[in-house]
Amino acid sequence: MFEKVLIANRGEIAIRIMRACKELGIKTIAIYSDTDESALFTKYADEAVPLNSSILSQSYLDLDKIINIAKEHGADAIHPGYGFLSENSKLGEICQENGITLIGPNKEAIEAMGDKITSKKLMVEKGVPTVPGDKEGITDIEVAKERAKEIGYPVIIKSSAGGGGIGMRTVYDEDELPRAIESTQKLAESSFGDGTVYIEKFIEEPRHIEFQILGDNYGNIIHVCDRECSIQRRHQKLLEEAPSPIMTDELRAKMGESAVKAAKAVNYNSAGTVEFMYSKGEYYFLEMNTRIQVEHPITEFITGVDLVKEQIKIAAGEKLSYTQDDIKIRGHAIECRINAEDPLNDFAPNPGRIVGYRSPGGIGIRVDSGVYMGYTIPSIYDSMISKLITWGNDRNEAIQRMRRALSEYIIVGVPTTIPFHRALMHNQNFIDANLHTNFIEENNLDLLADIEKIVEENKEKFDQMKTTFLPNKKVAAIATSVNTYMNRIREENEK
Ligand code: MV4
Repeated sequence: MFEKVLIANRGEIAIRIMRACKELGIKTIAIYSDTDESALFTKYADEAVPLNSSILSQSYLDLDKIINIAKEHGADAIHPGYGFLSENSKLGEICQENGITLIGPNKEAIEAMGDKITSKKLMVEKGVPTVPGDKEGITDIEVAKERAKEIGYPVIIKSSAGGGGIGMRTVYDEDELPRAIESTQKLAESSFGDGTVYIEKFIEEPRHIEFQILGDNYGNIIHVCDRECSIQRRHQKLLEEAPSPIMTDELRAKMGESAVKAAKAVNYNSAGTVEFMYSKGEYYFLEMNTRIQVEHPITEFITGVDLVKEQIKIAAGEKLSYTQDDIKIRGHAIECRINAEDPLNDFAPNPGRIVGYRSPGGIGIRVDSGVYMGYTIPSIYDSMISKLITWGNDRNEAIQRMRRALSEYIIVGVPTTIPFHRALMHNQNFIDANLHTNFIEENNLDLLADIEKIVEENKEKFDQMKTTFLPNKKVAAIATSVNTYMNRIREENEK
């Protein structure tokens, strides 16, 4: 087993990884940007090393700087978490050159799954269901028209290099096709430097269902069941649950087998996720994420498997501790992403100082967070404050427990998505599990009225707390100068 692991990430996931290390008796090294000097994860680590910058390319994305710190401080492995370098195949390469183990999959797997056309072709080859359509890039408009006719409208034009929903356009009839192809090509070229686009059947109102994968270095690959991630807004997930409310043992066996096939196609040897779209009894491979994901705790709650610990053990050369038959589901888990965003203002990010904080507790509750009272959420990173996860014997109990947890959760100083989640927990379509990827758009009006009511009800209580916790003038002045500094860094990063 490793003696010392460097965590090349920040916030809640850095702490999540360090917790697994601690249980395995591994020492931890945090690296931190100037902005993160007072962040909780730097205090949790055994050693914390400054990156001496807040520019992304000179901090969390600086491969050379990170490798040098790892060597200098005697790390024998690096965990990249999610985001940042987690799906950059160069990290594995540079680790190997320097005799350091990457806690992640082989680089060929990252590369094959990083390209949408390559991965889709591979899936067709291996018999994993994919959306009807082409695997080749479009080169001729007339040919594209013929193909669209065969596939049947509506179709969707996607960019091969794209991801997260960027560079896609739905086309409802032939007249729109040439312009849609052209604009998607242009967008793909300017966003990804690769204008390759392809054509697919457009699946209307699909559910997003994904399977957790674990694979080791000896060819053992299992799935650790499914998650339902349909509640999202502009490709940002807001809530996830496990298992999917529509899952049956039969469907799980079938989709799980496809997920394992997908992972086997790239000799997958870490924790990863195979994403599917599901509609009307059919499912289609979407992509594979070659990293540990934000929503992994709901899977941990219902299966008892510590996914990060398994991931570390696999990287250290151990065999999987589980066979497929060992994986059993108990109950239901829900995760609400608590962000510093204003749900009444189009979910605009509203980072700032947390002047009052108390997280919920009691049976069946887990809060993964990287904040504390008095902490200022930086504006240059994502606005996630925490992940609130509840477990229940069934979905209904998990929902009731989430209602309780949300009502206990106090965050003063920044607007949060808590009122949104409280409204969602009382939305009849959510309760009935009528979920699909357009859920938020379709239920928006309903939710907004409820969110407004909840915010209003809490206003007095929170205002009162604000006067208790409000920083004095000197602290406020410091906060202002920190904000000015962060705005500058953000502009720098956006270049
Ligand atoms: C689709 C689709 C409908 N039909 N493809 C969005 C992200 C990208 N990786 C794939 N996405 C979609 N592809 C076809 N042929 C609808 C989506 C989609 C979606 C998929 C999964 C999760 C959330 C989504 C939200 C909007 C659209």
